[in-house]
Amino acid sequence: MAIRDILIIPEKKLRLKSELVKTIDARLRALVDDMFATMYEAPGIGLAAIQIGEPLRLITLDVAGKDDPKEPRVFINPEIVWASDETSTYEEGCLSIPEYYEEVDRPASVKVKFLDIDGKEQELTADGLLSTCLQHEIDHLNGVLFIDHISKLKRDMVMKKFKKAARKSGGDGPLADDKEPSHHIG
Ligand code: GNR
Ligand code: NI
Repeated sequence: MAIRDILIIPEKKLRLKSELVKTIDARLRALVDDMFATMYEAPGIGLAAIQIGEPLRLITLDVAGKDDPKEPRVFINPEIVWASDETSTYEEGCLSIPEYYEEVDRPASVKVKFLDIDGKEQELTADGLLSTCLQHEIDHLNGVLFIDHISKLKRDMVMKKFKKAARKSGGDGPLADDKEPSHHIG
């Protein structure tokens, strides 16, 4: 079991559409263990595999209160099969966008179909924080981030800040086409 590095924007992999999990074997279970270790250590209430660089449709989640018993949940190949017309607003954050929080409107309730860790088909109807977090994680599987649900002005500000930070930290920073045009040509 290992704590893995969490990808931070503007890392391009975060924009990939993740692939269906084809086989639930020891390797996949080891990845799930790494995801829980990484998620609990962060700490976060959810993690999509792509956040540790694995483009698979796989989510770990635990929305239990910090003083309550753990409620680890795994969702393999999840699909939203129903969403309520009613919406709710939560202040969201994302481990891939550290220390930025903003309110996001989403369907208040969703019904999700998925495979559990034994490969058995399951359905879950969720509301509250579980619903919000599930939708946030399923967005990650499609390369969508919570900042895609806020105003372009706010999103552009966040992207600019993280691109600048990545540029300053050098080496592991973004690829050239993630950089803003230079203000000092000539
Ligand atoms: O830890 C997290 N908290 C959170 C709070 C409100 C809505 C969504 C989330 S998910 C986030 C962890 C994360 O980035 N998952 O992808
Ligand atoms: Ni996230």
